[in-house]
Amino acid sequence: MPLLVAMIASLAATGPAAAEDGYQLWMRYPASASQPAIEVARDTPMTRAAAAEVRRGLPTGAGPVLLALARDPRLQGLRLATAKLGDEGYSVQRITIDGRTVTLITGNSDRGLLYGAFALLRHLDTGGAIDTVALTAAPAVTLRVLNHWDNLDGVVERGYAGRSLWDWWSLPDVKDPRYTDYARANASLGINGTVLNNVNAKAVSLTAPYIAKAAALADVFRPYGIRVYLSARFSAPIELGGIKTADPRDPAVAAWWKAKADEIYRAIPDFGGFLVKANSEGQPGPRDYGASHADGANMLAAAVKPHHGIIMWRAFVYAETDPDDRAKQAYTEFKPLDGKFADNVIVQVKNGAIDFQPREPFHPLFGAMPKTPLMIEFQITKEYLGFASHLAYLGPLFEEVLDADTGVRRGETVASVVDGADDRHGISGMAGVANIGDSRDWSGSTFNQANWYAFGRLAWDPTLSSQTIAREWAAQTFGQDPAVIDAVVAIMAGSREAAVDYTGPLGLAHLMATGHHYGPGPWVSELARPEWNPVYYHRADRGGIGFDRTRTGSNAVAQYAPRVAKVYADPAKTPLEELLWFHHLPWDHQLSTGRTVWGELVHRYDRGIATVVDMRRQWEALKPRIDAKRWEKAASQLAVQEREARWWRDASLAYWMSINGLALPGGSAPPAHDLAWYKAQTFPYPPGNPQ
Ligand code: BDP
Repeated sequence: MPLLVAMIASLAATGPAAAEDGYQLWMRYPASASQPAIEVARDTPMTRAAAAEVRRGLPTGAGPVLLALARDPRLQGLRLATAKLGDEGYSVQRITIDGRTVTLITGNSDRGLLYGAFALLRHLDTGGAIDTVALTAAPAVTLRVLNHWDNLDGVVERGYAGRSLWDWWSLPDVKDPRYTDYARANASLGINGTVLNNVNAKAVSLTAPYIAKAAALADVFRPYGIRVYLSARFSAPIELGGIKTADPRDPAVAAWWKAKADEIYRAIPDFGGFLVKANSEGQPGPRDYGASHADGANMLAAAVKPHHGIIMWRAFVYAETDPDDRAKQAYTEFKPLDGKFADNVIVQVKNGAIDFQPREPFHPLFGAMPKTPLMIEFQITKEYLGFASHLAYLGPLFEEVLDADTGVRRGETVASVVDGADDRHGISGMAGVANIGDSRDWSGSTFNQANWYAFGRLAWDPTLSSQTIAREWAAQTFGQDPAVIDAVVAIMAGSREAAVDYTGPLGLAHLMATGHHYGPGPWVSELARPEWNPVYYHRADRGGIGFDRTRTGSNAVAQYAPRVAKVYADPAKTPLEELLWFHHLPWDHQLSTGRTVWGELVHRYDRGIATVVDMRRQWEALKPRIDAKRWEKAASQLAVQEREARWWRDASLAYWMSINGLALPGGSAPPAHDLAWYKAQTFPYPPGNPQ
């Protein structure tokens, strides 16, 4: 019988920080005057973390709270329906026990109690009442993981929020308290894994000193239910083991990885496993030896299998030796491998077939590999959506992809492929490339925190609407004044579409400048690999614009299920948002809007600017209702956004006009400079681009 440990208020309650600098994220708990009574029916590091959080966040008068497992003898008479909660779900409700009314947080595991504690606080912080609380939830996806593209020298690839949070130099001795706050924030969303190092991995992260550093982080994260994973460099047996090959079929290579896995598990008993970027953008992999991605993944899977580890194997591959449309290459390579992966491998597929663009049609692999669990990978950091400064709420982007109908089976969506339920996969997952760094507000701006938040919430429940998530986040971040919430949500709602409009409307993609990806570069054509050049993607010429991916072109449409392919094959049926992704059309082609392709492009660039101007106006109006520090920062970032949106629009239009020789439709302002001026802009040290 579990011992009933009463843990009544031992820590002092912590109130909100004096200055609102964004450090507290969405966990800006009210100061409580009195200590709530919290009882915990089990004393473990995780239940202690859960109780400490409730103690921190529970408003005055909201106690008492009991945290107890569903199997606790005290709860047996209550006949609670807890079977469906699984290993990680929770139920929070009011019960009467021993004649006393308490708020019960229960679940089948300590994790359930942890997530239930955060759910209760979210309920209260979004205006819910304690006396009617009734929350039940279980995650749809088993692996809810952040991918940090953090290098060991502290530079974060595509990171716009300062340097890496991990101070590799001072680890394992110094455990920055910030590591705990990072874990709390993730646990509040249900995120249960983190890959510490960049997918463009260095072998040194698998050496003993770095394993010890990773183990120190794992120790901090463990009470918050977060497992640590590492990106593995496929050639590590050569670099660290002195073996002549990394061929996955070589027994010496397999033995090296097995010994390495054993070594890691001795230091981190609950190590999650490896994430691998192989044969992509210069990274080594099994294809170097004529072996397949499945051979490589399965060899690593065997090494971690005895420890219950998993392999997340990325499908983000394209080769300079392959002349085929880049958008087709991952499907071509991976689809034939369906059913060939070990059961502890999950294939990690980016949301779209190219690369985290502001808008891409969903990746055709979703629905095409029913015998393989597929983990979706989103990019939370805004490499292609304005870095840290642009306000672009990604909830609608995530939602649009998750809700996409694959056309394979009736009712099948990307979300239902990802949750793996229909195919009874043992593992399922969602990965987000983190937007977290050591900047005081973690993500470089208050609104970027919403993207971390939205990813976590959708990884838990992919059916949530981006609007609901935005409301929740806004209430926790800016307070419960409905007028503020409405205005903040209105600003967020159209912001991603605005970024699409001013960077690449109508399905255009990959138009940014070289390397750092800061700002426009649609004219770039001289890079070594054809598919690195924007001209490869937009194919603009005097006759028209867009990439023909129908039968007369690359026929990428054929990678989709027939029902979806039929839509994408026909320019009249393809949604305007994806039009030039699939079709090369004359500039004067008439669209359903009554405008030509050229007229519509210009209209959308202008619409993007107008939306940003409107977002600024709305934020301006919120000034009296938002704390000064956070308001000022967002206001200055919105000013940057407007300037850069105009730059994107003007540079792009100047370039398109140099190709099509057309005039701007009446009423549309000419670009501020000539094309030569835009081409001459250089930016030697922008963030996120390791030198
Ligand atoms: C691209 C990034 C690059 C990453 C790559 C990846 O520009 O920095 O290494 O994706 O996902 O979008 O591996």
